[in-house]
Amino acid sequence: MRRFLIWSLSILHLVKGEAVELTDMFGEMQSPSFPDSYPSDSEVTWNISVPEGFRIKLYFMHFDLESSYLCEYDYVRVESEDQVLATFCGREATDTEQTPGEQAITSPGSYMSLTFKSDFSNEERFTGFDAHYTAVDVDECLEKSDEELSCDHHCHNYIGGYYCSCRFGYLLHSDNRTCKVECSDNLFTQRNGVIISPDFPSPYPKSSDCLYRIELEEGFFITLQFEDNFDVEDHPEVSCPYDYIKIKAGLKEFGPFCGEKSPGRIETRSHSVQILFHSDNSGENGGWKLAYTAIGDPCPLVEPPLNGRIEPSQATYTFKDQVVVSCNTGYNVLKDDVESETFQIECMKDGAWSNRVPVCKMADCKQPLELAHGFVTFSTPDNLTTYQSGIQYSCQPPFYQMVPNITGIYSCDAKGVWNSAELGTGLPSCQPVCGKPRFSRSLLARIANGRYAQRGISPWIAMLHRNGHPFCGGSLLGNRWIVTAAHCLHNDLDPENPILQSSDVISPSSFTVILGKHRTHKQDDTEQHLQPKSLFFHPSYRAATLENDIALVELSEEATVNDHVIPVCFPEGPQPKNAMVIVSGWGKQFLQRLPDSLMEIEIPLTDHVVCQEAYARLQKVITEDMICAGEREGGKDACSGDSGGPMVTLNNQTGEWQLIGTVSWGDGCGLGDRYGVYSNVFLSLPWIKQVTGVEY
Ligand code: 4AZ
Repeated sequence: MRRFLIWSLSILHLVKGEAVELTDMFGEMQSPSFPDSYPSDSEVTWNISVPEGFRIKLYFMHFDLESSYLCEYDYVRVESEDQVLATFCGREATDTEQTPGEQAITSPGSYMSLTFKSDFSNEERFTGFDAHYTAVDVDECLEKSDEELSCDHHCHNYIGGYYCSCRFGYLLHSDNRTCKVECSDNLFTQRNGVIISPDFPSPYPKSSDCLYRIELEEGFFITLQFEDNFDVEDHPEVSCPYDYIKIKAGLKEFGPFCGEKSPGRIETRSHSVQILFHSDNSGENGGWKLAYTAIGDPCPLVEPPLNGRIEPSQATYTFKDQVVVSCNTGYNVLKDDVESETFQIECMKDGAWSNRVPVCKMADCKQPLELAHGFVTFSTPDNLTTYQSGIQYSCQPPFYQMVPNITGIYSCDAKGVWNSAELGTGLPSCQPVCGKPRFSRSLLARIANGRYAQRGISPWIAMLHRNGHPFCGGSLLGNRWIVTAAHCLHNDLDPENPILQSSDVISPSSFTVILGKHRTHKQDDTEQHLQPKSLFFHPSYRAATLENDIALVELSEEATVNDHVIPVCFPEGPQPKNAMVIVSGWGKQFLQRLPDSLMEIEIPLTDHVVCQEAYARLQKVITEDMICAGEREGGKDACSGDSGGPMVTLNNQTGEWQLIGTVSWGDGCGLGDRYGVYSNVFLSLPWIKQVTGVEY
């Protein structure tokens, strides 16, 4: 329907002087009265306009006009806005010199006019013309060679127009033609750097405003160095009207710069610089590259301290430069009375150092730590404690020895720490010497049986004393532990239900441990009274059967080890059958009397099976943790009051007395075919060592 309308509007028969406006995308124009001969003195103009982005293509299907020189009489003239594109006359059939023929005429723009004119006569009855026009698309992408109008990067043609787009990383400027870059936010905070125009050394983008900021700490002065390879669009007369670089540094401004001469070196004397780079919408210029450096005011030269050095070593130091002062081996940096390995100073913005160079002081290990029960001897004169001085720890002889068994030699190391090849910086410890009494048994005493012990013969024996009476024995381990019988440390239990409750346990404050004791009731010059602190029962102690009848008493203070107080050694292994052992105590003698002083017996160990059989007859069980000792015929035996006391044996190899058992129980005292029963210390050794921590 629309087509029809356009068609009907376009075919017009016109008369002289008329002007017809044509705005459709296509149309037909005919001479007046066509296909009859056109009238004389006729003039018609068709003004064709099509939308922007189109051109008008005109061609003739029929042409039959009077021919004349320069088409003076009748003609068809085709014009654009300001120029005549063609003038036609003549006959297509016979006189083709000035006829349009097959040729089509295209307008340079979106406007074209066609004028038909006939003079006063048309005698030969020329039939005129039939012309058509169509709007044709302009491929702006191909045709726009003018840099002002063509797309900067990519051009896309479409019917009736075109549009531009940009390469990756670029943005289309609001002129819809040039491609700019987003470059307004470049911050540099390093002391050195390189800044280039976008795409350098390729041409920089158009229509862009780039801002580069260098922001450094106050005290730095930034220097810019433009490379010689500099190319920014300029103008021969006007100063940088198109593209330019301007530099702001604090209150100072540099530039604008453009052209091909590099601005070279610019010393801004500022710590904050802004570089603005503007480009307009045309030009192809390579851009620029600059390197910047920042340096502060110099600080005075620093000398290394005596016996020390400074790093790095430079001819000059400027703001922010740091110098580490360190000392030769065996020396330490001393600053404000504090010693350290290194000390750092920094050149400040005012050109002064943050601190004075410290001195190097020889490493000093200071007075060595004291060793309990030991002492220190200096191996270097004047008791020097400085680098490479030597000391030796020793333990107080004859009662203490070093554990582990080392030389105890230390030297002062470069860090000012006492150091040994054996223990590093750790200290040895002095532990009491065990099992070596200061008095030995006389021959006389040896032959007696059930004899009084000589003073100091059993220096590990402890008397447990309560309410003015001795009630049990024990043995000293280390210098603050007593091993005794578990049954010594609790009250009698209910025979119906003999399970140990904590309420049955006697209080540590209710009894005293007396060491260095000899006489039963009278005071000895050598005795030491010590207060128990804690009690530890063997975890498998059973009061009903006296299995594992062994307990530990922790003393609240250390015992003083001397000629009369010396701990006993741990057993090294199970004892050989029939080995002779010595049992001592203040327990009852025959007739239920306590002896005047410490008694001892020397008896053989009893075969376990023999002992088991002896007690089986009384329905008593000898378990693995029990050791029996005594002579078959009886006589020498421990008795009431001896419980917890030591059963020892001499290790002939080491000359040390070892604790084999603790007095536990028996059927009566000294009866024949009965044996004294002792708790086996060797079997309890892991528990004892774990609780006491004693090591010799
Ligand atoms: C007691 O009552 C006790 N004959 C200790 C040992 C012996 C008997 C009794 C061994 O402490």
